[in-house]
Amino acid sequence: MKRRDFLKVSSAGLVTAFSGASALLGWSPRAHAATISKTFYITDATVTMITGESVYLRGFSSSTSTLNVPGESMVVQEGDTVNIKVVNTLSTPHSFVIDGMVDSGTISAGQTKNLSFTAKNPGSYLYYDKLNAPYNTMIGLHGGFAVMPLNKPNQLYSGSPTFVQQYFWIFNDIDPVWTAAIKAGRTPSTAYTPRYFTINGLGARPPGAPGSHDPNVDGLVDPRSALRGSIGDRALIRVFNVGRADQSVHTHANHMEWLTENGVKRADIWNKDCIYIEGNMGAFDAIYPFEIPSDSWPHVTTGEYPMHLHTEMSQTAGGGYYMFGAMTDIYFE
Ligand SMILES: [Cu+2]
Repeated sequence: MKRRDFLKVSSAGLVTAFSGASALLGWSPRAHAATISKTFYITDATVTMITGESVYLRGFSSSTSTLNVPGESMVVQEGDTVNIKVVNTLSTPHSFVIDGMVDSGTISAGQTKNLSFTAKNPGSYLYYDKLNAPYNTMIGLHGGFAVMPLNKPNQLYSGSPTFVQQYFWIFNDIDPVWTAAIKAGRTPSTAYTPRYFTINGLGARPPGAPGSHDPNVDGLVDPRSALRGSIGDRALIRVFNVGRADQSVHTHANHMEWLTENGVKRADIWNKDCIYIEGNMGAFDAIYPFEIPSDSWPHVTTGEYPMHLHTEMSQTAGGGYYMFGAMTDIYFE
């Protein structure tokens, strides 16, 4: 059995099949525009959560035999030609949209569409399925897309504070009753009751829990989420919330430099330890500065600190399982 097949059927409780791609978002600045090509396969799977509950999800996946929730993040440069092939392996219609850049329209069951567009307006985006809104996005059909400004290899937008590494944090919450209804082709009719809370598709596995420290299932150490750096390794975080619930994102050890809110550049950059993010496609960009934690004594340069959300339910799974929700760790190395 290939590893990716194992990931898809594993009962270890994963929400997503982490594709084993780069930890940090790979980014090499170029003097000239390039052509970037990527294929996404719209797939589905029933995954077993930490509680043992089965949950149906769909995703923009990197192969026909995986389920990637979220889809693999992409980083391109302003002016690049982006060619995206979307293969819909399911029996339901879907779409692929990046606001302001591309809209596939309906991709019918079994259909393949080739999309081509020019990357513009540097910043952070989601690619997502806009059909049957908001259900198709919520059930997993979303991923991160970044446009780097031309000739500014370390800025979010021209003139922004600089960074040396970048991450996406995509938060979601999942109501298995709703995802089952969507699977059955119905519009959910029950009160939304989120049971699972994820960052980049994963909940946390606290020490001693099954899967703890396994980057494929533990959001605390997933290299897509966990911030790692030494003093000065300023990290840009591109944050989205595709779930229903509003959240407050709290980083420990350092405040964040808050650069944008819902795609709009902030007039003043505030240093904040907590940043509010709306449900249903809320977004912000911030830089985590990797400075000596101001309250530490002696002034340590290494250590491990949490990032967590401030609603109590978001830190749980299945209505219990405290500390199995949406959180990650920040490693000063
Ligand atoms: Cu806190």
